[in-house]
Amino acid sequence: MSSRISLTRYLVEKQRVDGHIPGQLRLLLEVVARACKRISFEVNKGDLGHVMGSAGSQNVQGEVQKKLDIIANEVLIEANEWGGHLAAMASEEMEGIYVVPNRYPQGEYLLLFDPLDGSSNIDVNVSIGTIFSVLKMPDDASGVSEKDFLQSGRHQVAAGYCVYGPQTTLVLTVGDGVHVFTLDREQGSFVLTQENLRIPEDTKEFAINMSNMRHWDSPVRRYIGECLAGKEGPRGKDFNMRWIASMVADVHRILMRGGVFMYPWDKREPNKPGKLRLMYEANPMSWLVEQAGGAATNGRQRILEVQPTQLHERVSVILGSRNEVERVTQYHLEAGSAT
Ligand code: P6P
Repeated sequence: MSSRISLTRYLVEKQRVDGHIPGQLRLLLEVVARACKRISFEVNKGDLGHVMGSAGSQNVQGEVQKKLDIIANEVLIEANEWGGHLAAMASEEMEGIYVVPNRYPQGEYLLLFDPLDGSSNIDVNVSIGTIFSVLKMPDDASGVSEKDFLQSGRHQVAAGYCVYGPQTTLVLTVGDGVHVFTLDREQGSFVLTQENLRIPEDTKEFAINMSNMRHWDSPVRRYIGECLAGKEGPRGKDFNMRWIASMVADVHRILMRGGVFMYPWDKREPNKPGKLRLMYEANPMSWLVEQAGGAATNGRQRILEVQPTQLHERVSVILGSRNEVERVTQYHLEAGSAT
């Protein structure tokens, strides 16, 4: 079997041959990948590792923290703070930003992450994952602060996730397509297994938490109602539903075979635009989806064009197969609904 290309070699060639990524960004991505490998080992221990269950604390989102949420957050902080490539980090698990301590060299990148997305699935052995996004410090910045993170998603220089499932798989973009690296546990390194993923423009599969149907806005009810009507309905074809309740796993399926994922605004919390976080869930996933030929909107505009005003702000998410996302977005525009 031909020897596969390692993540390290892929990144070195992106840096040296294509000149597509600077050395410091290559370093950052290698460190994040090593941190994900470490998290994977912790996750895979399950009950054998005494890391299951609740940590008995809440995060800034008011969600109960799992022990592995905290472990994953600490692994990412400790792996990245000394390398000299970062100015600061932001995490779903921390209220404020984490500025690289003075004892370490400061870099020009900002790393944002959800260290362990889908953690409600940890105790039932369902796939979970780490989501990350990389921004550059603004050129005119003097010292790093939270406002330096408040850049729209189109300014990302790298984005990806690592899904801890039957395989541990790192999915990455630096702006030239989406590529897949699978953890080879014998070598202990990520190797390139798929290049240039493409999401089919059409699909017969939708992902949404159906139990919230009575709370949705009319355009979402219209779209899902048409899917449920199947071939007898206006769409003239039957649809299938999948909902893993782990964004990383649901988005991974869509990158692999198409589909549409929706976590829309609903009237339970009318002042919140949605459940999912813009900076370290929706933005990285939206860039990956667009880089694979899909689309991602909040019902009204490209998610990558949403201008953040707060680090942990939320957003309504509709992403996946382009023709389906455009249909849902059109229904929103026809209804004139704000999301
Ligand atoms: P619900 C996980 O908690 C998460 O943030 C996403 O990974 C996932 O898509 C969503 O929430 C699941 O939400 O309401 O179905 O539990």
